[in-house]
Amino acid sequence: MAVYAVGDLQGCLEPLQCLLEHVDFDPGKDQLWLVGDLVNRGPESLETLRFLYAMRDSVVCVLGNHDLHLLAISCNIERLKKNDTLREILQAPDRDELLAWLRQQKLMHYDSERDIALVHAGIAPQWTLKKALRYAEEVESALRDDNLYQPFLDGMYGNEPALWDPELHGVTRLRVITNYFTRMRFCDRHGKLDLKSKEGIGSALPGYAPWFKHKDRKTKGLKIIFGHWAALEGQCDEPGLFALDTGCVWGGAMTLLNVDSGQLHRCVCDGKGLANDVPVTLPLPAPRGEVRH
Ligand SMILES: [Mn+2]
Repeated sequence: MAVYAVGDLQGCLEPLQCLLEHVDFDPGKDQLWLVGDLVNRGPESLETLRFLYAMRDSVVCVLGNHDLHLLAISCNIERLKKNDTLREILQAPDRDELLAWLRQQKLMHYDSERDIALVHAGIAPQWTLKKALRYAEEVESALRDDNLYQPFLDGMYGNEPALWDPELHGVTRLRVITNYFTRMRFCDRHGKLDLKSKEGIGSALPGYAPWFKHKDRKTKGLKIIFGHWAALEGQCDEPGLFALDTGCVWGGAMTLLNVDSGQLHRCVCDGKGLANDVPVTLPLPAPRGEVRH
């Protein structure tokens, strides 16, 4: 059995299929880990969801901000925004089945045998592995709970409070946990989030740094696979960390990692389809277009 992890799909099905074919992926015996943001912005969000749902027994998935946004829209809590490409899912005859599956997914996956965590954006530097798993579980149970599902989605939007406090409660607590797991890029030395800066490492505000650069980060030594941050272009020199979002939907590439061998496969795409076959040598082309996460 081989385990592969793939970066943000955002509705780019063709490059995903190209990569799976390239590594001879067998859903009967291999596993595919997804860093989240399965849908939105790209050309085939509905088909991507259907493709993953059909092989759901071989898929391990954590949710990204775009996936949660889709769930909120599907409950009429949020409206479709100008750049959203989610309407085809909302109008699909099988939407309920697909969305019910999405709703069951986690914010964090931990493989104890490999000592690897899978998250969309990252793990708050002030959290230990144990705490991170516990906090992720709080949100995951709210998503599965019919009484908490809509209040959670309704309270999920917003950048404040920017700093985790274990005393937080209710939907505010769930919002802050969700922001760390699904939207984080930069934070200060206390772990306070800056959710506005979205470019590369150089765009940090004074006093802020990428979450993984904090010298007191409590998950140092743990291997972490994450996505979300296309402007990193897959570059993360922190030992054991794998940044898999290489901006496929922005004209960059889709990255597939063999979790056990560390081998990377890349497929360049232009957002509308394939421009190249795998593998692609570094450096990657700079993502085109504005990154709006
Ligand atoms: Mn994201």
